Amino acid sequence: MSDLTIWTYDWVPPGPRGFVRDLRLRWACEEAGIPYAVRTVPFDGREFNHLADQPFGQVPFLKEDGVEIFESGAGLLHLARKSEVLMPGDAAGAAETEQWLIAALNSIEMVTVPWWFLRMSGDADNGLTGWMAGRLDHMERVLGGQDWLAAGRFTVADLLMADVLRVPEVRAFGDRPATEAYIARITGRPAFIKAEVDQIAGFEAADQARA
Ligand SMILES: N[C@@H](CCC(=O)N[C@@H](CS)C(=O)NCC(=O)O)C(=O)O
Repeated sequence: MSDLTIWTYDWVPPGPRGFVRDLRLRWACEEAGIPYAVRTVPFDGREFNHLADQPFGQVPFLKEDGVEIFESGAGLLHLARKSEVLMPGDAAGAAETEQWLIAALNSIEMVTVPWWFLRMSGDADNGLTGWMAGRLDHMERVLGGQDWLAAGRFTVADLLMADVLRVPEVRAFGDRPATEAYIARITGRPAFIKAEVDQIAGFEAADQARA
């Protein structure tokens, strides 16, 4: 019997609720029917209080039977190796899934996160907008020709790409109907909805504890 535990913060302000990256791991477990528990580290003092688990003071991280993993992408790959629901067992399907999972992190989120931070600091039309729009346009072309990124069916690559793209501000400009349909289809999955509801409920319960 495994003791898979997903770690997140004990509380976050309302803004990021529903977007904290432990949701990726919860969602993958829900998709694959992998039992898991959620535990927390304090949000206050996060810069220092769990550096042995996550060297940047961030979340999520995951622990299971002596395996300890930080980085949501690494956690997703760990989970994907457990279930063909998340990643096909054949070499070609697995390679396709892994390449798109890395693309979500290293070709899309690598652009959207800096863009987001510049926007948050008051620079709405910042110098990264054209770069980001170009990447989103390429995704629109890909998604215009196929429903799923890898292996002709839902995989963990879609989970991660949809999670990166579902941030509304990132898609607030431009007209990309295939991308919109893709995100709606994937975030309509019961596993996503449960993960999102559970995360938000946890942070809301923590409001009362802090009050
Ligand atoms: N590359 C990391 C990013 C983790 C990350 O940005 N976590 C956010 C929550 S979603 C966080 O901990 N933010 C607080 C901080 O950076 O101090 C991953 O994918 O796990």
